[in-house]
Amino acid sequence: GLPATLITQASDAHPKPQGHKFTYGTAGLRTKADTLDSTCFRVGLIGALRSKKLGGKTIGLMVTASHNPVEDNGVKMVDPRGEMLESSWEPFCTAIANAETSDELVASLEKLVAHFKVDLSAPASVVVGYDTRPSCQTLVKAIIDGLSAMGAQTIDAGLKTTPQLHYLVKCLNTQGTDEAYGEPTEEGYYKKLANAYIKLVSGKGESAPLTVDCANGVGAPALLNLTKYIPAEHLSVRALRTATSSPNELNHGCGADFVKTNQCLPAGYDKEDVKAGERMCSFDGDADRIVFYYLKGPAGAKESFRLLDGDKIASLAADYLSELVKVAGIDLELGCVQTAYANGSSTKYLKQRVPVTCTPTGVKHLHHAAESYDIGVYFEANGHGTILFSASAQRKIREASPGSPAAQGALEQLSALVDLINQTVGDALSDMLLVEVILRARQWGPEEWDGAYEDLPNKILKVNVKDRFLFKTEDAERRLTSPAGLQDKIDEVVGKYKDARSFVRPSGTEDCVRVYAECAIASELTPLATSVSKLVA
Ligand code: NG1
Ligand code: ZN
Repeated sequence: GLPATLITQASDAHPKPQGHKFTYGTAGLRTKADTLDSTCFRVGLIGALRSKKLGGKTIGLMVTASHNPVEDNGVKMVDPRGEMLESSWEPFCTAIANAETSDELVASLEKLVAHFKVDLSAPASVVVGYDTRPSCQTLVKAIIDGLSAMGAQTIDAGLKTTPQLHYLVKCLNTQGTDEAYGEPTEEGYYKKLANAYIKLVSGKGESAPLTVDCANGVGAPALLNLTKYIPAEHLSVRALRTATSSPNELNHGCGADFVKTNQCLPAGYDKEDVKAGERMCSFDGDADRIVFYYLKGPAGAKESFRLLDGDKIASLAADYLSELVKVAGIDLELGCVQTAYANGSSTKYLKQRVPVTCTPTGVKHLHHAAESYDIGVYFEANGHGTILFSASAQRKIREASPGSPAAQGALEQLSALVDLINQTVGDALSDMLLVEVILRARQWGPEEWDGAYEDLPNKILKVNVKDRFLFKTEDAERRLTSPAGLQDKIDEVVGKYKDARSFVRPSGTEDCVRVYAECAIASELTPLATSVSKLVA
């Protein structure tokens, strides 16, 4: 059975805040950092059990609250192939996190063990990573206490971006097999990306510097490290917002979420000497999201801010990869996966070119849907996404015999792209390099990229409600089934505006309901969004 005495003793040192309710949501368990000690300890216990269930395969635990403020923190579990925790475990995680006493905790763990038939005599191995938040230190200690109580082998990976942790997990589990993903070290990660990138851009000329907003988070040291492996002629970056030793600056007025939500430059960029036409991008706090942007218009005159978000990255990548596949002369189906937050213009653009599917919010859904294509391009509008190459696609790319020098070139590029793209999860560093590769190959600046389609004016509002769990959705979250009658009212409002779309769903990471609205005429956007919000509040 479970080492109940050890667990109880250790648990008494990590008491649960009375009455506090935790939920394993879209991004694992996430809330105010000062309430998370017991939860992290318990996630350590669960992590060990998850690994035992999988016969001792290494699983990952990442401590981060991504784009959220520095006072928040969270922990998410990573499965052996580098993917999010299998969703059937989520309700058990929630129940275990909410057990009020040590005895209830042991009972809830026993339920999990019985339900999933976990062999407690199996070994357990868990790798732990964390971002730059000051609260990470004690939370990681709590996790390690949980792992020790279960006798799990623990690898403390230290400061990592979320995608680096996913990479490590996959490498550790594939080492020495046919599917070996890479060297299971941070250095191995940089080398894999850098080598693929250098192959892809060699001989394509130099390019103007890229300004990168690192959100004052872990992306800053990671970017600095990455650039050590890439000669400056191939990648020249100007790294801004790199103040990781000033915790309050994390995601503060900067970062991918700030830029996407406010549709403007990071705060203070007016003093950073940015020029019209210059490529810029922002990471989020754990460097798994990226958005690009630039200023359009004559320098000095009134320039307009133009966002190149996850949808634009997906379109750029889908077009480029489709072309490569065609030139390579291989038969592979490329498809795109989006969520309801994708701009209507991007969906229209993509649907004219490739199959497109829509899933609920949260990368686990997108990732899963993307696996049904040979090449699955998935991006959330907020810049979280990646591209998956199925095993058979990778084999075809490796084994094809090219019919022409052009086909051979395309195959070589595809095979380098397989290595460049972090196929475990969205990765700001990897996605940044991918965009650089495509722009270089096309000899494009941001304006040419931006030319694919024009975004419909759009916004997302947060509405505070008494109980967000009363809001239930269907059709990939595009429609409400509850509260009764509300969807009809929304439809009625939306019907009054040109090319409008609006939907309402409960957030999986914050205590609020989100209202999305888009429509053809910019001046109608605020009236549309506020009318729908009023129906919800
Ligand atoms: P919620 O809070 O469920 O809307 C947010 C993002 C998701 C996803 C998760 C995880 C939006 C509208 N929602 O989810 O896309 O990234 O956080 O980080 O951007
Ligand atoms: Zn993130």
